[in-house]
Amino acid sequence: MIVTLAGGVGAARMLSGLVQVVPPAELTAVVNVGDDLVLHGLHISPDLDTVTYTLAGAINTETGWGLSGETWQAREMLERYGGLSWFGLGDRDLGTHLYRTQRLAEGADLAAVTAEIATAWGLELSIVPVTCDPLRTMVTLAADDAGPQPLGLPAGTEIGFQEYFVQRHHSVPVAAVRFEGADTARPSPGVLELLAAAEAVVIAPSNPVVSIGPVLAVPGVREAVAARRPHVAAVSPIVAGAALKGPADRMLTELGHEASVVGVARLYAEVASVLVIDEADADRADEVEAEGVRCVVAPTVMRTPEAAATLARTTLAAVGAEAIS
Ligand code: FO1
Repeated sequence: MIVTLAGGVGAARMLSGLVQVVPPAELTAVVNVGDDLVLHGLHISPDLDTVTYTLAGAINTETGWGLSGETWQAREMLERYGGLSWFGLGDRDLGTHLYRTQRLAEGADLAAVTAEIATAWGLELSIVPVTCDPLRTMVTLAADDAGPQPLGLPAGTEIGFQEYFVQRHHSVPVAAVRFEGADTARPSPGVLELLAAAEAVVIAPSNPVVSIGPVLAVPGVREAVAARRPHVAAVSPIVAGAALKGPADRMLTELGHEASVVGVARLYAEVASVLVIDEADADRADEVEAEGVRCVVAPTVMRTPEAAATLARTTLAAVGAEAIS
């Protein structure tokens, strides 16, 4: 079994490479749920859905989230009523949230519902929320936030991840990140056992702080990954000092880390023995290795399915795991 620790878009692309080179039944994605939120009474799990929709070939490729062929009539109605519409829920996507919410209300856990949704999309890999318990990424503002009015907030205010990421377009500096519920969250059934038995663990090129951070914060998970360190490879989400998508670079700097492959190596040195970095950062390979992490230089920007498959093969080979094609 190959286990991938996953956030949203970057992880979904990495997984789309892995499914080409590993039998999907031999692949498990352990996914961040710190971005989850309840809106309109609906349980929304953005990273679980991004991974599911991407692997199903149903993702909106322009945004990297939500479904292709989406319509927005429900959102237009919310706007008409002056309801909450800053978090865009398309009409098709709403069906997923309705189903998930209903099944949770019936007593199913998030892992079971996620598996049902993945099966309904015809997926053979296992997609598992890192925990079925509530886990919420909270962000403390480092500066006064003027807008969107009337939502101006003073520095020091703590807000939910999506209020930072979507409502404020991740444009506000961040002073701290906290994972609410992490102390008491239990890993989803089987996660620790899978990590213990995995042939390799791949840390996808997701934001180390707010995507992989919540996964490792679930009690037992960091220890379980660290115990397999020789078999753990991470792929840097930072290329030439910048995040390919999202605020990872700014966030790393704001939180006192270095927004570079060296900063990523420092963050993962305890849990990963290998860091795959992009060719654009080849000149920093020695500094990565000085952090105690073996450095593999490869093209990491997954512009095509072939590029994603090649990166998957390279990453697995780096920790001695075999790809089948
Ligand atoms: N991202 C946005 O930038 N704007 C949105 O309105 C938005 C809605 C949305 C709805 C469902 C979903 O699964 C994801 C959605 N995202 C949206 C993406 C999401 O906020 C982020 O991709 C992740 O949470 C970060 O990994």
